[in-house]
Amino acid sequence: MTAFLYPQETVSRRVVDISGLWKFKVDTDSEGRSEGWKDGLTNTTDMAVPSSYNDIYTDKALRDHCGDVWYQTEFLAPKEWQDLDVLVRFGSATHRAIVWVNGEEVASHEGGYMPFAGKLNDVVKFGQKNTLVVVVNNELSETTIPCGNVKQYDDGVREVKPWFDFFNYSGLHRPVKLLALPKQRITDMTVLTDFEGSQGKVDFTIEADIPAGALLSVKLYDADGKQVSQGEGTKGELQVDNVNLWQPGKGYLYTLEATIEKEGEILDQYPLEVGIRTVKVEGTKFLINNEPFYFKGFGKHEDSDHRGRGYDPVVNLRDMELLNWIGANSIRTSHYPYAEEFMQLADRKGLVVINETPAVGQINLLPFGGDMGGAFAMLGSGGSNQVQNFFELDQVKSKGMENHKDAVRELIQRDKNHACVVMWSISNEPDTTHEAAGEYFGEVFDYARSQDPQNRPMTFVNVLVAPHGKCKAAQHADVICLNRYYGWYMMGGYEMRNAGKAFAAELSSWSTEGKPIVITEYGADTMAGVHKLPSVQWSEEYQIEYLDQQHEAFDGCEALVGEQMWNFADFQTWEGIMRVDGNKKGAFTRNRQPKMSAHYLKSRWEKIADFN
Ligand code: BDP
Repeated sequence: MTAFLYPQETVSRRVVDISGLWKFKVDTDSEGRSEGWKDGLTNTTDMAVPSSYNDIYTDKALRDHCGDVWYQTEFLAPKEWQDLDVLVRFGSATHRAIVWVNGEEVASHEGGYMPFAGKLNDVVKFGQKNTLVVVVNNELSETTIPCGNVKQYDDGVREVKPWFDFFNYSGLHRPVKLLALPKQRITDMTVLTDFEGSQGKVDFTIEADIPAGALLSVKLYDADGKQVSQGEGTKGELQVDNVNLWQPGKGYLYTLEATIEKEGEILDQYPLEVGIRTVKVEGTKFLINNEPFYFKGFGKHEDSDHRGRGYDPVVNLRDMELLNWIGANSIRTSHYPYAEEFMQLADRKGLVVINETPAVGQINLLPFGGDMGGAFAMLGSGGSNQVQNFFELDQVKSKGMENHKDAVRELIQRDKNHACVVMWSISNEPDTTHEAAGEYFGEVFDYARSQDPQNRPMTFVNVLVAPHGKCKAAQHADVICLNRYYGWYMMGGYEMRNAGKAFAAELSSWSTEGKPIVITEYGADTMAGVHKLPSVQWSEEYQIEYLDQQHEAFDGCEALVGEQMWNFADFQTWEGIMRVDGNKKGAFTRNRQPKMSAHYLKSRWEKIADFN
């Protein structure tokens, strides 16, 4: 089952985090499903939850394992929970999982970055220890989101080939929690916010199972805990005098508390943080609270040493601190939804977020066996005309589209109330060079628009082989988001001196669309500590000269409303001749220390106002 309300303890709700060291076993011979491993694992090792399982042990076969891995833990279900609904909730399992408790299946989920839950009442032993077993699988295909394939070698070993430039980290990446909730309860809350002058407005819709004779009421509190408004029923509008708006850099949050009460007794209560703000696109402007906003920041990854993609509040806080230090006001959750806890921090810090689905790798690499090197060569030699377009594949139009819509729907359901989310990105760098892509994206954009109660702008991120005039999907987007590497993948080295002009020419062509443009990626691989005069590619000097060229192009483009450098920090990728222990385009190292470019960006961004 889906479980989008974030677990919070209230007077009526209990939450127990059962993350920690769990038992773990790699299913090397793919026998676990037929051999009954769901009933309990033998010969296990330890695994940290949450974390990726890939980078903890020294065994390459584990790091690069393709297929199933199994986890097990024990938990106690307190007797006091007998009259409640008891659930187990996973923040995510990458890319799919099945969960059993005491040998009975309680949950399964496809898609590696969304929460899901299972109800345990029928299988759990109250007052006793219970066994929880999970199988997590990391295989990818052209119809999964994200895309990839599995390659089988002559020696029988299989390998996942991701069709994207980051390591295919897998495992239980986010906290696992037991929830004890009232059987009749609040199941969803949706807010829409607006303001006029100093008067704020919060529209609320609450889904709840309300017992006969009980009453649902809401109270809105300001950040100091003072009640500022109240209402009744499942739908309504709250007025807020002297509103404190949620703003970039100033994440002012109210709390909307919903309560189900009967004869003075609270049956259920759930508090939701609410930032009051508006977002809209007008002409070539991106308006937050009716003022033209300029995005400064990065595309990021959930990625750090040892943890892989595992949630870590230390890393998240450090990242927030560095973003603030450098003068960034925004990020894109490239290339998948981030942990809920990250989104909450972004709300609180006032960090503006372009929220991306896990749709990445929507380009046909089947003829290349998933070899990214082959794909780069293809792109370099005049684009993707030589192979069937990804969106012409029958299985992509059917199963792929269905999975993509599921990913869009779940992301919007999970994150719809976050003030920090100002735009949805429904795909990164799909191959949009063919008519089929136009039809495909027409349908997915329509679907996405039907899902967002706040009606936020919708975009996707355009790849360099689909420039203006060639891209068939940009017509559907509210904002043009471009990933461009003038001076790196093209016009690199000595020729980089002309990169700015070439970029500017492309920008002026996109400007004719009359839509705002955000550069969602531009960057140059840079080895921290490599210095060279005159500069060469990979040196810190080159990265800065490269940035100068890009910024020259940006500053001359009226329709351009933002720059997000690739990447915030160095990150791990697949191994290969293109990457030196990962992608090195970070302004910060993987350890979150600055390269020279970080100081350079800081001095630029401190001079550019959030609104202009
Ligand atoms: C873009 C991708 C991003 C890569 C980046 C790069 O969107 O995931 O890491 O290029 O090559 O194509 O550094």
